[in-house]
Amino acid sequence: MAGQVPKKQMAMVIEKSGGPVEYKEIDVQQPGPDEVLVNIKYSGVCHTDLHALNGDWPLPTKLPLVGGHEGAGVVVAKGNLVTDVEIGDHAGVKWINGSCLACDFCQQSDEPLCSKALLSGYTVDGTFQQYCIAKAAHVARLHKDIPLDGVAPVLCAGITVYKGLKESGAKPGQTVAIVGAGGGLGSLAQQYAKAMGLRVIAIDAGEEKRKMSLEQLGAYAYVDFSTSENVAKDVQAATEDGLGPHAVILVATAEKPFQQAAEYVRPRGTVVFIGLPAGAYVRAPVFESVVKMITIRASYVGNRKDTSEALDFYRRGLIKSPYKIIGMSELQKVYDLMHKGQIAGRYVLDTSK
Ligand code: 8ID
Ligand code: ZN
Ligand code: ZN
Repeated sequence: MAGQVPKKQMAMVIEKSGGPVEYKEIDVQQPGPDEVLVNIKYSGVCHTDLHALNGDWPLPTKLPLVGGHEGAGVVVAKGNLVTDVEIGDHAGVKWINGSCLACDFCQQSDEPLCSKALLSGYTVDGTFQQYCIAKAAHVARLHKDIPLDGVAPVLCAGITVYKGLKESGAKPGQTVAIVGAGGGLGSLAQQYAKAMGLRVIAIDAGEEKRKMSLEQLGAYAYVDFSTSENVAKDVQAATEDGLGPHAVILVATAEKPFQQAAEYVRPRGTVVFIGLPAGAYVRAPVFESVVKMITIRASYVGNRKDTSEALDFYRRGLIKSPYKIIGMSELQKVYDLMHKGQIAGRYVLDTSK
């Protein structure tokens, strides 16, 4: 069942690990029986896409690879087993492109942990193309009143930080430090945290991110890690009683802040790893961790329910992803800025350019 679907399309393709990423014409794939074909209008660029390009992680990508996993668009074709998504529906292609739906983890809605999970823009082609395939069971359902450009960053960054905040166990009124607060995940984490009734300390570098955090995203304090002489002290001092934040959400792409968090989190507090810096390890002092009874945990994207909840926050106007739109063919420029840590918020690609 297909509407008007062209045979060829434009895409950003990596032939080998390390790049380059090239703008070229490729075939449009046909959806399998349980899949949909989504005409991607906009796709966010996540730092994960840069990790994939650079081969930063122990898991190899498919090659050649079309990256991207924050794609928002319109369903244009579907397989004959798909009954609950219609052609013309708006849908989001996210990191979890598909999963087996039958294993122990899928049974308990932990589909990111499925060993057979398909990963958009990593183990299967993703959203830096005009037509992208995903399993119908896993595409995000987007109400038609949601703008496709604005919602794109929610499809990875939003879902991931919303889930991470839930995993932190932080309760309304408590304080959470967002580390990497001015980046894509961080800028959404600040807003989700605020919407969830939490008080936010933003940690990142530079005046642009300071201004954005304090004036737009809802943080009440900002610690600049590039100028601070003692980040741990400054974060603790930013809490009312000086005892540190109840939770720390780590969305930075460097190892050092992962080493620091256990030092300044509040006794009984929780440190949540989300960022995935290449080759990073964490050491935490055993003595202080024990006598402070801290929890260190990690969080990985979100399941389908987290997805619909995170989207609902967006639809209700609680989240305004700070983003800039650029033509898809200019993806390399985005990677260059991202590599230098110079993106405040997110870049969203327009797949028509
Ligand atoms: O499911 C997951 N766990 C998941 C999902 C999506 C993304 C994990 N990620 C990972 C990505 O792969 C990446 O490693 O989260 C990380 C952040 O992705 P992003 O938000 O897309 O990256 P970004 O926009 O480049 O932001 C990173 C920010 O970290 C800051 C930078 O200045 C930048 O704003 N930062 C760095 I580098 N070092 C810092 C430090 N010491 C720091 N901020 C505070 N302290
Ligand atoms: Zn992502
Ligand atoms: Zn499974």
